[in-house]
Amino acid sequence: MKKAFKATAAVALALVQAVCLFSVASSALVSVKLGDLNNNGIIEAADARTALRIATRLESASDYQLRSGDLNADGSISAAEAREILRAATKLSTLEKDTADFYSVTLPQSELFSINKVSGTTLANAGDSFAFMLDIAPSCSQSNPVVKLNGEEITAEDGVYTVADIRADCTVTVEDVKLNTYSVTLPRQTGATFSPYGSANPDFVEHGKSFRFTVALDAAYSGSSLTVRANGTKLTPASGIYTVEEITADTVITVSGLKINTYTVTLPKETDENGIPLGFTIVPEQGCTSPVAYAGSYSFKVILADSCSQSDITVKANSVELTADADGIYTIENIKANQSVTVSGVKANPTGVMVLEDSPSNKFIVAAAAERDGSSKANMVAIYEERFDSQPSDSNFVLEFDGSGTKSPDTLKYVYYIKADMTVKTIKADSALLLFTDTEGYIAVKLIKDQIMPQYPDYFDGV
Ligand SMILES: [Ca+2]
Ligand SMILES: [Ca+2]
Repeated sequence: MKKAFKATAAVALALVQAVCLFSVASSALVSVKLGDLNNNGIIEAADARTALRIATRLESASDYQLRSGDLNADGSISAAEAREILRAATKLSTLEKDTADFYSVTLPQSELFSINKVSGTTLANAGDSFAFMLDIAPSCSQSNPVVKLNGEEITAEDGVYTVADIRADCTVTVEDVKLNTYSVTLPRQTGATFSPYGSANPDFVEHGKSFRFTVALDAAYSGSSLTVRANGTKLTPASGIYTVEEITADTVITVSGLKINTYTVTLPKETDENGIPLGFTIVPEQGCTSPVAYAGSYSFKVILADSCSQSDITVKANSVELTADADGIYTIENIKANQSVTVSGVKANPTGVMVLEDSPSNKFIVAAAAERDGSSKANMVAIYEERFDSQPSDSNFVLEFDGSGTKSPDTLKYVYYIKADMTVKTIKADSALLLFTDTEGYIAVKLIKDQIMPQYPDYFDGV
């Protein structure tokens, strides 16, 4: 690829002046040994062979080879000259002239650019011109090269630099050719911070170098699974470090997959395993759905069933107790983990009060005594419910103890279970535990001993 340089009429004029304006050197610095095309000091068959290949255009000649093989100085190597060199190599004859002298044009060498000859030769006769183009490597395309002849800047016309009217050795130099630098643009996106790794500078990455960077996820985005690309090519991090290899262009890093964390809110079941309602329902506030975004909140009401309306409930989220606001709304704030809501303390409202009475005229004692021969009202205690709604209750018991005078779970002999319609069921207390067929009786006796009697510790013994 040729690189064009700005050229104007003024430049063209400058070119004419930018020649080797030196006095003719008293002696040329380069003396070419004629016939010695490979410049090893000896004329040999190999030199003749090369000359012939150049003469027959099988090979192109370097400036030195051309000068060395052109015995008659007419500007080209002929087959006749190749033969003459062979004769000299085989000592059949000697060359007319041993050497020829030229002015040298010394050219710079670099991997970053090349000098391509347009016309002339770097081994010049007095008054010759040498023209060349400068090709900058793609890796240096951003450079603004300065071409100098013996330290003085020269300019090109249509991309061609000309060293005219050569009358002394001269040197071409090229300055300010350097590797391109590129920028790496890191994403700026909510949820992640991209940082150059170590001392990497994203604004100046030299051609062919790599660039490394890291990504730190914000806490709210910590669950994201990122896909990171450099100019569309997916990058895979190694030990958390992303590397863009061998950068040869400005590079844009993109990221996808950034997602704010979400957490589930699990509400308690409103029925037991048999489908029986547990006495409450949870009603989420408008707009409250699970999952909840990081640091979000979730509000709900707990509606108690009418039958449980007097319950003193405890509401927790992950064992942290929540307090309802004035409107009865519970809110889990600043959610950063999955939440499990529990409601405890829901129980059926009491339907009445339990009363203990041991008067022999109590109607339950009377009914119980009538039920069993040999019973004694004096050893009986009635515990029965007086309902708030004044309706007869099914929760009526008469306890009959032995005649020892002590009333304790151990001296309990019979439990009479009396329903609202005053029907009596007699349960033998001391054998109840053995009567597995009499489940209802077993439960009734256990209830009396374990739960009802202990409510009257001043009255009963051993509770
Ligand atoms: Ca030789
Ligand atoms: Ca010739």
